Amino acid sequence: MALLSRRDSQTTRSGRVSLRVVAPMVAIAAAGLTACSPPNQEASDVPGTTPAVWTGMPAPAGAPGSGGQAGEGAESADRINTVLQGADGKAAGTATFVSNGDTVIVTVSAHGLQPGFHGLHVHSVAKCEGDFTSAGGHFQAEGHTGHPQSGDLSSLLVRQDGTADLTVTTDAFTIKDLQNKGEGTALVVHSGADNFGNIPTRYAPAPDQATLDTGDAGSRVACGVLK
Ligand SMILES: [Cu+2]
Repeated sequence: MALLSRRDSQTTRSGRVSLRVVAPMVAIAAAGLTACSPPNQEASDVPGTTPAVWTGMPAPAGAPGSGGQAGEGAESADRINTVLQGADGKAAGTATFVSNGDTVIVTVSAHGLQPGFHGLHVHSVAKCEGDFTSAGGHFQAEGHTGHPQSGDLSSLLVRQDGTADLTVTTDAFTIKDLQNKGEGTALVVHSGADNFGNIPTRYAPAPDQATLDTGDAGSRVACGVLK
């Protein structure tokens, strides 16, 4: 009898726990829908708010870090690897761009950076020299204009120890877009967070051109040529 009673108790607890878990998930899903509202909705004024970032999670099958080798699998035949160089000239990490169907999986692993969010973009010139302004402005795929710009990526969240790992997918460009660009391209990590043009209207009627062009993410602290 005592055992039966204990089982009943566990079942009840389990049932309650399940309900408690489901409710927040519904709330999260609702919040996610809100985030996908039309672009004329006023942007968030919460500092550090950025698009969804997938970080600290295992890489997807076939992606770098998942145990697969370069070129392994039909979907990962096209890829670009780069070594990130810090402003001090030292290696600051690696990045890999892997074609995966209609998307590109971008995987960044960095170190030696200041903790916090850092703007991360593909820039339009394959040159990482000096303060990295050599890398030009943000990359736009051929025929694409406006925002988000093709090279805009989710921000890099650097941990307290200065390291960061990020995997993000984009369909804003293909590996071929990067490979076919005459001047090449470069991946740039910035010193500060990217506001993605989210300037609340109580601060300004609209983000100005500099904000649209840069996300106000500050100077360039790491750079890797994409070839
Ligand atoms: Cu940038």
